[in-house]
Amino acid sequence: MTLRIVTVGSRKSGKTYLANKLLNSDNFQTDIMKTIYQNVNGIEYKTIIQDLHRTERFEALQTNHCRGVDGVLLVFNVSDKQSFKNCSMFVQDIKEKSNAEIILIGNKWEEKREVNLDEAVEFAQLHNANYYEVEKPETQMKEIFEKLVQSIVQKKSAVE
Ligand SMILES: Nc1nc2c(ncn2[C@@H]2O[C@H](COP(=O)(O)OP(=O)(O)OP(=O)(O)O)[C@@H](O)[C@H]2O)c(=O)[nH]1
Ligand SMILES: [Mg+2]
Repeated sequence: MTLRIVTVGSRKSGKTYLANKLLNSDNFQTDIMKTIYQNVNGIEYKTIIQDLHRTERFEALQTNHCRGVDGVLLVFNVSDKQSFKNCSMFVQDIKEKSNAEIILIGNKWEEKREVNLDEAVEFAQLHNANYYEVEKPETQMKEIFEKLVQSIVQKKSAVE
C-alpha cells in the first residue's frame, strides 16, 4: 500500500519550505514526488509526497493532483489572514476529490499575527482535521507527518 500525500495552500504560505524541512532537503522541487517511509505500529508504510504550488493567476487547486489523495498538509501563514480564509475553499475542493485526511498547519515564522489560535482550531475541528502551529519546522514537521500517516492508516483500517 502506497500512500499519496500532497501539500496544499495559498501562494507563499510556506508549503515548499515546510516540505523541505520534512525531507531534510534544501531543494525539493515543486511538483516532483519524493518517497518517505513511515513506521506506524511496527509496519513500514511507503508514502509519496508531492509539493503543489499555486499558479500566478489562480488560487484554485490543481484539481487532478488532488484526486484520490490519501493525505493533505494544508498550509496557511498565521501572519496572512487571506491565506487562512482560502483554506475553506481548499478544504471544499479536497473533499470533493478525495477522502483524504487533512492536517491544517499554521506556519508561524513572522512576528505579526493575523489569525487567532482559536479560530484556526475551530476551523480545523469543523472539518475533522488536526491543527498544528509550526514555529520549529525542523522538529515539528516530522511529528506532524507521523500523525498524518497514523490517521490515514487508522481511517483505512476502519473501512476494511
Ligand atoms: N524563515 C522562514 N521562512 C519561511 C517559512 N515559510 C516560508 N518561508 C519563506 O517564505 C517564502 C515562501 O515560501 P514557500 O515555501 O516558497 O511558499 P509556497 O507555499 O511553497 O509558495 P508557492 O509554491 O508559490 O505556492 C520563501 O521565501 C520562504 O523562504 C518559515 O517557516 N520560516
Ligand atoms: Mg512552493
